[in-house]
Amino acid sequence: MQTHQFIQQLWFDYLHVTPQAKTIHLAFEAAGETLVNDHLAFRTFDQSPINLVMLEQHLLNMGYQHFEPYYFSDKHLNAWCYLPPEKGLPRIFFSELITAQLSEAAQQIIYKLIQEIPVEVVKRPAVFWAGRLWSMPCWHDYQTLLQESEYAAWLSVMGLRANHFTLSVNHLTQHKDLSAVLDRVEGLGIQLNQSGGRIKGSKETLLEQGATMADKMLMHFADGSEHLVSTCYYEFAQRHTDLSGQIYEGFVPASANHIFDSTSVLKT
Ligand code: OOG
Ligand code: NI
Repeated sequence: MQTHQFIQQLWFDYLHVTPQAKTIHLAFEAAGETLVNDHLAFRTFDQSPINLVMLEQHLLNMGYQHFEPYYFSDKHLNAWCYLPPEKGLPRIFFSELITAQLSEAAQQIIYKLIQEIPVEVVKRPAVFWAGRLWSMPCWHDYQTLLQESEYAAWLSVMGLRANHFTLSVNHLTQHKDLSAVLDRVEGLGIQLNQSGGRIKGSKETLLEQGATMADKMLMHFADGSEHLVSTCYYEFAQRHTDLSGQIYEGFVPASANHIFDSTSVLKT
């Protein structure tokens, strides 16, 4: 599959569950900007047919390259950054839940879900926008996951898909910096992720990031109850150059840790 087409399909799926993305795009286009994606991100369960090693094969086939691994101990996650085969295509941030680090109860819930994944499904690149490959959990199980891992709870209802796209602030011409971008987004009435401050990172860390709080959608749980859950969010990134004049390509774990909170249903 052509990489541009791959990204386009991910974007269409993301728009379906993230109405704010359309609002943001239209607003920046109306302000005279051409939008370029800095990166997009996926979440998945390890020890499953859709674990990181299985899935990344598609990315490597498209010419994506491993750049850097990251570990988030308090969130029980491993992640990798992949660099695109050509300029203009987004980087990819891909994380995976370390299920064995959760309680026995949470592990059992996850194990039940991943057992339903059709093993064939991982063979096609379309797996990346397949969404939930298992039946909806019951509200009680969702709550059990939520108490230990907001990431696990989110993944149990949203499944595999691009969980955010990220606007490259470097490519904008009408907004001078990330702060100006975030002002415009707030002006649209969209709530920002304040975890760790409105701007995460600094010129010194070579990457400044901001994000919205995810949209909310009413979902029917397996027990028949209905609840609002977080879907996907939008991110904004401004990259700086290091002393040798090279633009910073990676991510900043301390900032990423706060960006994950964009799908939190507990904090605002
Ligand atoms: C990824 C959060 C981290 C970044 O740019 O640092 C991130 C996620 O929410 O799955 O996107
Ligand atoms: Ni991101």
